[in-house]
Amino acid sequence: MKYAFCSSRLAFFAVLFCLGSWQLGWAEDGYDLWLRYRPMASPEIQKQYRRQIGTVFVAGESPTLRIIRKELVHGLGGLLGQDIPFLESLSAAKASTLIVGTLEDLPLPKELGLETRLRQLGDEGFLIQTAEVRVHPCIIITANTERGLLYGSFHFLRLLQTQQNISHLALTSTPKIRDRILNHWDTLSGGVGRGYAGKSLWQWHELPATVSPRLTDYARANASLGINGTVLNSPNSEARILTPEYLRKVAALADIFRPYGLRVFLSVRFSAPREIGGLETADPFDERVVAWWEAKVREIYQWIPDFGGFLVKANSEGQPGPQDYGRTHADGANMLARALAPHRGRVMWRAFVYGQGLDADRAKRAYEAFAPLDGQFASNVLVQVKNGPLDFQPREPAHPLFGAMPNTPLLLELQITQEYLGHSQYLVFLAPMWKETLDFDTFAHGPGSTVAKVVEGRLDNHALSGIAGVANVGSDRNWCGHHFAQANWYAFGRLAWNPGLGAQALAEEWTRQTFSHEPDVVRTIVTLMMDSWEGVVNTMTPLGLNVLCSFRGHYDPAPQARASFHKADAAGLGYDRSRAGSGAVDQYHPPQNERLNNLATCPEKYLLWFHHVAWNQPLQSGRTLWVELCRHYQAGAEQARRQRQIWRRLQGRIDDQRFHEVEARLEIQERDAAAWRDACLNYFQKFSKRPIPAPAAASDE
Ligand code: GCW
Repeated sequence: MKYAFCSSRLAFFAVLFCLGSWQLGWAEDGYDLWLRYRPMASPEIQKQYRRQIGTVFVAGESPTLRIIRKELVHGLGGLLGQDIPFLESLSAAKASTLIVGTLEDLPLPKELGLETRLRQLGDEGFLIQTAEVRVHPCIIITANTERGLLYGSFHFLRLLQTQQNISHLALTSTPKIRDRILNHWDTLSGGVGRGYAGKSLWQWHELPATVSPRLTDYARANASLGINGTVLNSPNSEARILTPEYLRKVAALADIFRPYGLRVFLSVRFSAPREIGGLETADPFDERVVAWWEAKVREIYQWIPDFGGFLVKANSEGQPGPQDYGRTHADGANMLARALAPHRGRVMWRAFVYGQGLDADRAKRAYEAFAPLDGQFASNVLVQVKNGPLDFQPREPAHPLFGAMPNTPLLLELQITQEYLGHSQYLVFLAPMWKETLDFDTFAHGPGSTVAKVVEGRLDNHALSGIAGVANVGSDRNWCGHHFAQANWYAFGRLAWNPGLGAQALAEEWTRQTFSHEPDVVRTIVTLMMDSWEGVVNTMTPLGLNVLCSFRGHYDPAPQARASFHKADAAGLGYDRSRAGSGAVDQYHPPQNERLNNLATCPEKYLLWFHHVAWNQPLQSGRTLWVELCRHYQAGAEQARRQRQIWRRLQGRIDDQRFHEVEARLEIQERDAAAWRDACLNYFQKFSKRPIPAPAAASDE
């Protein structure tokens, strides 16, 4: 009796404890990304959704359809807080059935007119429509392919996750860019170049016998965003990846990824025929080299029938390439492209070259090397161009190659991993930066010739189009190191599907899926995210400065080691790329070149990128360059401090684990921002010889 009393009391306290920890400090480790499917915050909305989705019918049977079913079971069950019955056949459909299938598998009434609408949706688009089926109001998700259904199902779940009204749905969506690819900079020894979230996800030593279940989750996360390709290895490629031993491993990964619509690509080393092919040359004009690549490509397609193609970094940063044999980039790319063409594979040839022998201004070199080759590339080659002319700086003007190669599809390379933006230590939401590039007007065919249009292939009517993001994922439990770095993977995928989406809207939908629906929490997190990039630009490289970081790691401030980039002297600061200087401005079309060339019209955010400006030059605010520079660095440090205070308000309103993990990194960011301010201002002061003004009071701002 006594014992029973004790144990029931214990049980009572245990329940109380669990309830308490659920309410005050539940833990989430971030593994679930934006696919958490936690029950709706608003019971009314949940009730309404339950009325609108009573049963589910998924037509057909295949690995992809199984994935769709599983996702809907998991997603609807989680969000609606109850299991939703799945029907065996369409004839069992009652009111409020969610119907998923291609028209081939779904005998739907002709009057719905779905066929005509599907014709415009290609092989990845989808349609979600409220309609009467057998007199019952239903929601139909249909597409021309199973891949379209997969994307449509994830989209539908996202509507619920973001608590959208699903009463009268009539939406279609097709990707604006064809190849939407992650670039992994992973090595065969298991490391990740510029990776800040642990080791490579590919456990090469275990493959093909053991494939980690985590890789399925990786593919699923990509599919939820519409990412449809992955380059597995670094462009500083090891020839070994092309040996049968490794191709077998690559094939095992491709098998896992295929039903998620994710195609595998490989980075290849141009000298592979010499290193693993027994030839003494890799000259693209040598018949034996051509034959070696053709045979190698055939072998790859035997292993991986839907293989995507090659990414190549050639004659760049010590990598071998066609120029080693006196051939051009186009000669090299076309030789590989010819080998891939019969299998419908493509070559993504990187334009990231800045070797000596070209212009004294490094920012001009890629343009000089590639613009003259326009029109010389085979039809299955895309030239892959980084967002800016230097190298993934906190802020760069758009690369002038966009708009300069109308006859070549240009694939935009963005960097999701934060090589120059505080690694995975800093909270930086990158969508606003990417939007600045996408919205940049090249004026190639007059006003409105944005980078987005070039990349989508719309400006010059290209059949191929592509966008790549250098991945920020690794073996860390939360995938990306910083919980907020997940938002950059998310935003990359969503923008790759539709570059027209807004950064703020992406921040909001990510926050709702990842953290909370509570309006004040959403507002706080979205504001933090939206201010974060400008904050880090202020911290490190305001007013168009660039590459002020240390050589090793690209993390700490080291302006003293970067004189060739900032050109500080007694007269002023900045790199003169005006017509009077390196002339880089003229790599842009008029009137963009005029605007950038003129000190008065050059946007202040790019000022020191294009101009060497006197310390006492008044800027837009009326304050001198020196005072304005100080203000920016001070604002960067102040923002990092404020950011942490704002975050603290969320304690207890989001889960404890993620709260504390983010908080710990915000502390690092705050400390670092002050260090950047001091290092840069003390250093530049040696040239300006002016006093550092007291930080502006909050009321001055
Ligand atoms: O940003 C630089 C990186 C290198 C990288 C290179 C590139 C893959 O520091 O690590 O190498 O760019 O893009 O090729």
